[in-house]
Amino acid sequence: MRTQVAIIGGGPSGLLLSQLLHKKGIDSVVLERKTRDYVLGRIRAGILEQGFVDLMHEAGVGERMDRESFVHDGTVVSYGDEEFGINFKDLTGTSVVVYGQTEVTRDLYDAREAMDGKIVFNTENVQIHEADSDAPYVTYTVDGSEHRIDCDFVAGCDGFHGVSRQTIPLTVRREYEKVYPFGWLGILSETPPVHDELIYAGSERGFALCSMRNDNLSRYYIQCSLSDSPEDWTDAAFWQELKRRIPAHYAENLVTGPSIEKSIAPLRSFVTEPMRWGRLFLCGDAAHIVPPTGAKGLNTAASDIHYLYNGLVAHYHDGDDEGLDRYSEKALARIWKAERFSWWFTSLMHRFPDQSDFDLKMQQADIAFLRDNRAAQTVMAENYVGLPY
Ligand code: FAS
Ligand code: PHB
Repeated sequence: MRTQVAIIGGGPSGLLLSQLLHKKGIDSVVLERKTRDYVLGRIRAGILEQGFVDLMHEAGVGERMDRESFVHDGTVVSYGDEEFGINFKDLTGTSVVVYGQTEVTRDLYDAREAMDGKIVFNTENVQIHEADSDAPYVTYTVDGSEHRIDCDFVAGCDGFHGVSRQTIPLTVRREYEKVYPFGWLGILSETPPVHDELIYAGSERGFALCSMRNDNLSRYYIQCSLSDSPEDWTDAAFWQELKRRIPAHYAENLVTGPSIEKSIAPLRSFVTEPMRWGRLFLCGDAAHIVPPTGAKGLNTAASDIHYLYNGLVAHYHDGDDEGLDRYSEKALARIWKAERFSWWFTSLMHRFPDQSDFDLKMQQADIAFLRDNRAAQTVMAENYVGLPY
């Protein structure tokens, strides 16, 4: 088989790139390790920046998102019983969109399949060959049969545990990492959201987040120990702890119910440089990870795809390689700002095991400054709604 762009990974990065390229007449093949249902079963991001929304429209898959998503002009930040609002719209002129990653991925799968997009599921032993030559190729097996795809370029969209980043030699690759001493225990419940905006809640007991997917599907998180497993937490114990971390008037009105999904995500900040090696380009979680506090994971994947898509279109349509040559530089410039914001917001809102009383006072003073200072709120809002591509 031959294609112009071989895409490793059928998550939101790989599918969005494949769909955008298709709209410009550029051929791709997506290789996905799992099944469509398995990919759609993973509950992850919930907040889309306007840049992501624009890309979905450009890809021709924005119709259901426009119909079913919520537009949020701001968020609530609380500490104990004290709370204040950050009004993104007032401070930046921009809002964010609440639409789950699961639905984004579903819309992209539906579009690719409706347009006979080439997606190979259950691929095993994917290997990228000759990435630093003019004739790269990818090999993989499906049901024991060996396959080879010759291509012009390879897009590594295979997430943090994928094969693409590992293909870049350690003599070329430099990695930066910070692992946080806690995780997020998340549940999905068929209950009405506790508030019409998100609530980022700090407390003496740790962080909590109240989010949502629709009027009767809520997403909640509490900071938990890395030694915890989802089985350690009954639904009742989760709800009780969540209520102790959010302002009392929300806790009193919280509608609880059985969890339909319960999982723990570890938190890390991670970046690999460069994001290009020869004809291999890394996108999304394959290249970088953020703690989900700032809702930047999926949204930095989107800006990577924006840069790579436009670079590939300029290459094929105009013979212009500047976009591809500057891909890593441009993507990393935006990624590092998102890494900083995610690290700052995580450091602000979580309890750290080794925190001294003085550290706690500094954290509470930082939150008070964010509460009282419009410039501080503008900085937070500009980062949350998404910095320019
Ligand atoms: P993905 O990991 O989504 O997709 C990679 C795909 O590649 C997967 O389908 C995988 O099966 C496939 N793959 C892997 N190795 C392969 C191989 N060798 N061959 C073929 N296919 C292979 N972000 C937020 O903004 N908010 C959140 O609340 C949030 N929660 C998260 C919770 C968890 C547990 C995780 C892991 C991430 C979370 N994220 C969150 C970040 C998440 O949304 C990512 O940013 C997003 O999934 C990035 O999309 P992709 O780059 O496509 O990577
Ligand atoms: C979510 O709804 O899953 C979500 C929202 C905002 C975040 C993280 C996760 O910062």
